[in-house]
Amino acid sequence: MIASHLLADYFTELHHDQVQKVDKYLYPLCLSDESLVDVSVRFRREMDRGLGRDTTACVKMLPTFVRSTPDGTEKGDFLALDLGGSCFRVLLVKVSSNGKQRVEMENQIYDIPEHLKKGCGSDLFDHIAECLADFRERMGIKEKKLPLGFTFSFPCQQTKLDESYLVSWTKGFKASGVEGEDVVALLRKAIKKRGREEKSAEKGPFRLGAASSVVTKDFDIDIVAVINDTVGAMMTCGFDDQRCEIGLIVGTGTNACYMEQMRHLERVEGDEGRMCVNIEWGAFGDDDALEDLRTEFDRDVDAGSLNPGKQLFEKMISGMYMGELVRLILVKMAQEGLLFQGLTTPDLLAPGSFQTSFVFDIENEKDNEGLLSTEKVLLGLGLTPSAEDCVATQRVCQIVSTRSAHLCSAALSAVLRQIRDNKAAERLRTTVGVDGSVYKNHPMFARRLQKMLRLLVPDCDVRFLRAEAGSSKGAAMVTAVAYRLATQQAERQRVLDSLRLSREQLLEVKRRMEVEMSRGLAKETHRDASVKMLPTFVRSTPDGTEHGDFLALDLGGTNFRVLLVRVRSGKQKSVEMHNKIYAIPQDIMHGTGEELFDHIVHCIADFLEYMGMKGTSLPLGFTFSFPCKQNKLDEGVLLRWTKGFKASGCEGKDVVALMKEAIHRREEFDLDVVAVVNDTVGTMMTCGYEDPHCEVGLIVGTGTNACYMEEMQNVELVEGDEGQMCVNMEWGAFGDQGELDDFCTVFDRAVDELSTNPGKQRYEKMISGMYLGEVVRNVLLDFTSKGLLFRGNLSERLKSRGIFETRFLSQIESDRLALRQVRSILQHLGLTSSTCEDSVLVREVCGVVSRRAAQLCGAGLAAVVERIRQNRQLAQLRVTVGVDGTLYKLHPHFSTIMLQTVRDLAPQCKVSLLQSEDGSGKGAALISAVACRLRDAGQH
Ligand code: 0WK
Ligand code: 0WK
Ligand code: BGC
Ligand code: BGC
Repeated sequence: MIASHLLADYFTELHHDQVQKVDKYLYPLCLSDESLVDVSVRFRREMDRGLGRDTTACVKMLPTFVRSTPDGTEKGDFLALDLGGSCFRVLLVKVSSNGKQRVEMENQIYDIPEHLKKGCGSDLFDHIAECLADFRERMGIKEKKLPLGFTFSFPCQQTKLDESYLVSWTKGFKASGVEGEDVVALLRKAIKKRGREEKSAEKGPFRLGAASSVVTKDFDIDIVAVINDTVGAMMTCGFDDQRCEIGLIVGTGTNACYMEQMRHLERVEGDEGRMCVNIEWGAFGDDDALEDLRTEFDRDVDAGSLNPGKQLFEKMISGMYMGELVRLILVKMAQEGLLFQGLTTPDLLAPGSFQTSFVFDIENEKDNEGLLSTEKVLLGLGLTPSAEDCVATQRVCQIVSTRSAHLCSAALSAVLRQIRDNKAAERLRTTVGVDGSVYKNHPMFARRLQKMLRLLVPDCDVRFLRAEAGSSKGAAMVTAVAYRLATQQAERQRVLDSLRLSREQLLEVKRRMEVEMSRGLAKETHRDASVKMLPTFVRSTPDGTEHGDFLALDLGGTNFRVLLVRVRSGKQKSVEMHNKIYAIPQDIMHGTGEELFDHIVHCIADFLEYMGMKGTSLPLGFTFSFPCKQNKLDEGVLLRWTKGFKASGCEGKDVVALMKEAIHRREEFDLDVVAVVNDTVGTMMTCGYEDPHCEVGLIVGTGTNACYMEEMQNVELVEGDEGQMCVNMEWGAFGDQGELDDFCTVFDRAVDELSTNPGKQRYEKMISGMYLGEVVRNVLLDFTSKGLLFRGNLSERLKSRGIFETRFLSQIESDRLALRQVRSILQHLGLTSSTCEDSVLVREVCGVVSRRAAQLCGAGLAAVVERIRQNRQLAQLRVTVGVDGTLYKLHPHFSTIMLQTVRDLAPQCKVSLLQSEDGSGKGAALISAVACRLRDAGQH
């Protein structure tokens, strides 16, 4: 035993020599600042590769689906499992937030026997399930159904927070049948199996978020999140320091994570906000990137490990290998006579005999405790160490652990630079949450790491916060956030499900539309029918003989147009059009009928002037896109206004007469109004001019409606059974007698109640452009009031009617639009506090609302084409539908979804959609041309 009094003076000399001897011998392990800078640069390059789509990258940069650090709103009781560190723990974490958030934790450590670590995977997970059951028993929480956060500290490819595929085992684990598997599914299976073995009867599944609920007679668990221990450490420290955006573990293994910008995560959709990335830096160098730095000892450690060639960076740093590195060096130095008089012992030669905790004790600088521990350790290995041996051994430990700390700081400095550059910050101020037995228990490790870090990144102020409570508090935070998000998502989907229609429901809508069509056509039921099936006195589609110049008016859509249409027949068959768009101011739409028609005539006068045709009198075709009862082509009695129009003194009146009175009042020119047509009819005719199969007209614009060629014998309101007549369905009113009540949601009712015509046009209000934005706005209001959107901030803007115009839907749903553009639309709407998640949700709401509109429209159209097919007793009907309207034209998916629905619900009809490029004014002119030809031929 070395007499302590001799130590002091004898040592200084001896100490210096031994240090020199070891430093010289272990020169390759003493990394210069330059080579550490170089390691940092190499590592940064590896990070970029890992973030990209290069699957061969060693540093995997694995997305964790943790998108935010704790925000203080987390609360509840959670179970947590902590597997992968030096001990396996099961925990109960209680997070309360009455004012100041508080976290209480109870835990139980369980052993993971070696044979389970290296045995069969299902045995390992059975053991975990067993420990979980035991813990719940002890805690007396058997009956409680608690969400669980699973800290699984191995490299995992995650697709979402509660699904995680093990890439490869590390740290002495090698259980079979787990690599490549979803560890959540394996745990679920083990819990289920355990339950079945124990109890026969099973209760039905309970649905929270995705199928993460496992129900057995024994116990009920929601595995809500699986995280890496680095993420747990970051979240645990983030609870106390909101600046914490890096997690570091230097324990059995080593690894780090940090909050990365979504736009850099090429393998995850979306580029807004941040997501935590599990770096898995242990694998740095697995592609020989560190060969020039690895020493023979590193190669020996690797060769003796369970996973040779893997985790090479980890094997130069972490606690599982540090002791072994020291042992191999001591053995080599002994064999080369540099230590222990060249003697070795079986213990010293035994792999794993030099525990890493020995290094901690040996490097203890308090007084000479370190050297005393060294002697104790070497004696424990059966050696008879000299004082020199002890000093040299201590120096070996110092060199090995210093390299470990410095390599850590080199990699960490690359992470810090990445974050600083992401923030484009001059100086970065941040916090690292750190855990692990090496960082916590090695007397010098933390200091050495931080000292080297300050050297490598002098422009970063880094605070290190030890995760005193381990990673499970963090796991509970992630679980709490996930649970909150899952609960919120379940509520969102529950609400959105009310706007999702099944095929059976759409078939039912089609069936009810067919019933209403028959009731509208039949004399005795017409009056009470919702869908009025109004005769239009248009008996044929164009046949190419139309000819002449016509004026046309197009009122009722987004724009009011006055047109001059020159129709030429025969060889020069063509239609030439000139038009001018005029506004219909709100006060005119809501004023008196006189003012409205005077305004219309004023526009005509302006147009004639503009066209240099002042005083010219031409036949006029009037597209008047509102429900009108017609007894002949040039007469249309307005049944009621729609689409926000409510000019007085018009409903019940013949709009052609109102027009003539206005022309008369102006005493400037005279017009020959030969036809008043609905825009659906105009559209059918316009398209019919190109495609003779076009026998249906459809408008999906401000309003919605359809017309089609019906057999005269079915048009009971009009005499005659020969031939066909175009029927203006006015399907917008479908549902006005309650036919759609079971499909109407609270949002539809809100839109209807606030509209200018409550109780009317119910089908239109679920489909057309004037209302879709409002349906969406009401859903967003509901979500916000429930705290499911915009963090519950109900902005004044969101409360104002009509701000969410339907064109925003078309923009927001366009595939070309990135989420950030959705965000800018929201900002434009004054919803400045929206997050990336908000944008995703708003886009989802728009998609659900417009999809329902397109499907409802498709169900209505299926009823129409099916009727035409049955009218003609055809096995297969080929028909073209002429379509117009802003929503149909601008919405990226409406037409596709509508056509899919028609084809699905009317499989015996080959329907093609022909978009009208020229509007219905051309159609009105063609109808006027036919009317004039018939009139001139004395036929009516
Ligand atoms: C304690 C954490 C655990 C982590 C461990 C790492 O709760 O999740 O895996 O630290 O340190 P080790 O136990 O491997 O030294
Ligand atoms: C253009 C037609 C017009 C019709 C309009 C409907 O020329 O007759 O009313 O489409 O679409 P909206 O302008 O309402 O979107
Ligand atoms: C694992 C990491 C883990 C680290 C620290 C490594 O071996 O691959 O997932 O974070 O050890 O426990
Ligand atoms: C009107 C229809 C018109 C449709 C499309 C509805 O509000 O009632 O007459 O065809 O809008 O513009």
